[in-house]
Amino acid sequence: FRILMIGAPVDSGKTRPGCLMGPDAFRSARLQGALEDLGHEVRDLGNVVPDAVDIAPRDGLHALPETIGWTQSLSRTAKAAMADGLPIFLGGDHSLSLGTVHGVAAHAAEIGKPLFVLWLDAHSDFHTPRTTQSGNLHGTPMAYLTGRDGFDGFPPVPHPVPEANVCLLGLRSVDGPEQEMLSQTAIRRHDMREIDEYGIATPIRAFLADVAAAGGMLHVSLDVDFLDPAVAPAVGTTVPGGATVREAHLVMEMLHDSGLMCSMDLVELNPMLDERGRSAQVMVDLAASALGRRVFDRPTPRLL
Ligand code: DIR
Ligand code: MN
Ligand code: MN
Ligand code: MN
Repeated sequence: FRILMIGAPVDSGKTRPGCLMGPDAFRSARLQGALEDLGHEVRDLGNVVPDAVDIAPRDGLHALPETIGWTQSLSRTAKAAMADGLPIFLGGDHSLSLGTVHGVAAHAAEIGKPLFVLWLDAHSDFHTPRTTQSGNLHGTPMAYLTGRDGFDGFPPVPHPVPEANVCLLGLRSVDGPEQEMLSQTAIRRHDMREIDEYGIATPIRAFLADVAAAGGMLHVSLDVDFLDPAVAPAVGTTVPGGATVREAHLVMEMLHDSGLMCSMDLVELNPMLDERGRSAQVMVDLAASALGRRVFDRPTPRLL
C-alpha cells in the first residue's frame, strides 16, 4: 500500500494558536523520509483548506463556523484518500478528527467493513457543543463520531462509529459531563491507573483481537498529550502522568504487527511550545513504529 501524508493545519478547535504549524513541523522532522526508509511509497499531498461556510458563530463556542468548514473539507478528503492508500493526517488540533474519522467512516460503510477507532489521548474528547465548558471544539470529536446530538450545523453522521468499537486509552482528564455521558455507553475506556496496574499491552491486545475477529478496519488518533509532558511538551493541554516513550512505541509496534491500521491522525502538536523539535520527533518516531520500524525482525530470535 501507499502512504498519503495529508496536512490538516486546523487551529480553530481551541483558543491557543500554534497547531497551524503542526504539519510543517512533522515534515521538517522528516516524516516522509522515515517512512520511505521502511520501504514504503509515500506521497505528500500538501495541506487541506477549510470549506467556506455560511454559518453564524455561536456564543460559548470558539470558532464554530471555521471548525464546521474544516469538518466538511476533511471528511471529503479523508473519504477520497481511503480509496487511494493509507492516509496520515498531520494536525492540526484534535477537532480535525471530526472530519477525518467522518470521512473514513463513510468509506468503511461503502466497502461494508466495521470501523474501529483507537483514541490515544489524556482526554476523552466526549463533550458535545451543549456540554463543553471551555467552548473548545477539540474536546468534542468522540461524541460527534459516535452520533451524539447537539452538533447543529455540522454534517450529519449517517455512519456513527459503534460505541463498542471505540477504545479510549491513556485517560487522565475527563470532565464531569463527559464522565456522566461515557458511563451510559459501551465505549472502552482505559485510564492511566489501569495502564499502571496491568501494563499497556493488556488493553491493546484485547482491542486488536476484537478488531481482527470482526474483520474490521482501524483508525488511530494520536494526541500529543497521550504522552507524558516530560517527553512531549509541545501541546497546549498538558496533563502530567502520561504514557512513557516506550509505552507509546509498544502500542505502535503492536498496531503494526496487527496489520489492522487503515488511517491515522497525528494531532495537537503546537510547535510554538516545543523544545528544539523534540515533541515533533517523538511523534514522527511513533508513526514510524506504527508503520514497521523495529529493532529486531519478528519473530524474536530464539535464545540458545
Ligand atoms: C477539556 C480539554 N476537556 C475541554 N480537552 C482536550 O476543553 O473540553 N484537550 N481535548 O486536549
Ligand atoms: Mn484530544
Ligand atoms: Mn488531549
Ligand atoms: Mn473535555
